[in-house]
Amino acid sequence: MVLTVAAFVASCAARSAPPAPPATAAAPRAAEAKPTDPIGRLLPRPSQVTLQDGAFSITPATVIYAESERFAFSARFLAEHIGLAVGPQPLKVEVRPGNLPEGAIVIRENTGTVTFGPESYLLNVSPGGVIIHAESPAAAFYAVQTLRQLLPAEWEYEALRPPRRNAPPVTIPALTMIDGPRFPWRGAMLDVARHFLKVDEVKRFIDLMALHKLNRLHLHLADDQGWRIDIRSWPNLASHGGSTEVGGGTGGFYGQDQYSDIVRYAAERFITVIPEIDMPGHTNAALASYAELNCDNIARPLYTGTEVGFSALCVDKEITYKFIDDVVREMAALTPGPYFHIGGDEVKTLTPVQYAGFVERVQGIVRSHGKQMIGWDEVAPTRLDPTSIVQHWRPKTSIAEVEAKGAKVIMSIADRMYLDMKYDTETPIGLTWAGIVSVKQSYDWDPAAAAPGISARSILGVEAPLWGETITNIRDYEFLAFPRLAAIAEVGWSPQGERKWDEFRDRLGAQGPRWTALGLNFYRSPEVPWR
Ligand code: TNX
Repeated sequence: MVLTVAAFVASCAARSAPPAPPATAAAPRAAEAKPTDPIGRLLPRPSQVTLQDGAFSITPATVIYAESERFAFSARFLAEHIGLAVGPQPLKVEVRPGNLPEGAIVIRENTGTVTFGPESYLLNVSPGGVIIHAESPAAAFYAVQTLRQLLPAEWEYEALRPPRRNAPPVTIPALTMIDGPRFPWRGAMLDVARHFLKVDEVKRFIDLMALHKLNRLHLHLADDQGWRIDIRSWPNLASHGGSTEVGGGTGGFYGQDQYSDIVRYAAERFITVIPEIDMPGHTNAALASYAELNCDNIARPLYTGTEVGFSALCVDKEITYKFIDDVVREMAALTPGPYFHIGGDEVKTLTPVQYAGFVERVQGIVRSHGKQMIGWDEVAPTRLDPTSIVQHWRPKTSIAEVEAKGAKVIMSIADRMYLDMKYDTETPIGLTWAGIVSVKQSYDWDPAAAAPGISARSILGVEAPLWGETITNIRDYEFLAFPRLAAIAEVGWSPQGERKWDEFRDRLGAQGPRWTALGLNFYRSPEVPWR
């Protein structure tokens, strides 16, 4: 039996198993959560929490058990996070099945008769131990992120976790939590085409996503200004097409091993990478690299400006589809996740018939390599497979026709979710074409009510794009992403009925010390009471 978290809680209450009172009655309501409550330290907000008396103390003798290898990464993650903060040695991690002892932190499979969603977990903290009942390895990882947020914020900075002698024990308040996401798709997009980011910078972003229980990283790998992934069958794409960026810098690209390293690092943290090669428009870097991709067989000059819509592959030439087949084949082989994003946005130089014919043919190529096609919402009018996915970005454009096609929708609506929009008129970087996107604007809405004609069953979830025209380094990326990406993480994770802006801003402010310890260059928006 699979239940929603709310139904699971109700069923627990119905069985009225002592000692926990019905969670629905005991859980603090959104408006009541105090910053000192455990809930006030959590972002995204968990589905259900019941506070109990007492606390669990982490001591040098605490052991972290993973019931199986499936949970070993999460157990080690927690041990590494605690580091030397509670004693002269790191906490011991053991991977073994069977009856696990009292007094420990235990990660185990949820073997209850009721299951409650593939990414959900039940977390029980009592003076006698911590038990995570996880539905999946991802769920265990999210439970560990929750525990991490209940531990001191300064532990995020390794130098503040020195070996301590006779330090007071660190405690976690006793509670029962049932938590799981509202949507399966909770993502962010990095535009490494306009300004390149190095592998370590992408990994840092992945770490920040993981803290907020995000699970999809969309990499915009090719655009007019740069081609950022080595394609061995078309080597000039990276070597020439990747040699510059917006503003004329030196750009860069990922070797295939480097891309695989990013994909692996993300997967360990339960984040699926979605590669995007934008086409048929936004292709100047490819058109500069190979003359034969142009209708007139003349290679274009490299481009370092920020105009959009001027470039397009020559959709009437067969070589174009050979090129796309090679690119999709190499990317599909490098990418374990089931998705390939074809872009498809802002093509101003093709007729609607040419455009639709192109998208439908490329959809077949993507399918032939075993992947599901994703496209920006310009693909909505084309003949979409029911397995294809539409990424909805234009606030005023109806995509209602998508529902009847059976295709699913990712919400990335620009006036709520574009992380490259300015926070306010004073923001030194960012664009304004979709409006000013304050933190409240990015938080205070419901994805299920955001697109007329698209009902909840068609919505996979949310993804916040961070376009890179005005962003030159990782500090800029962090500044535009945070705190708005944290707001989007909660929009994707937490029950709509539990989300209230006034309560959220307090909890967001409580993340200040943690983010500071992480060295995060976040925007201290005046909308938020930062601590
Ligand atoms: C629109 S969103 C674009 C991007 C720009 C972005 C800037 C989309 C599918 N296309 O090419 O970078 O606006 O906000």
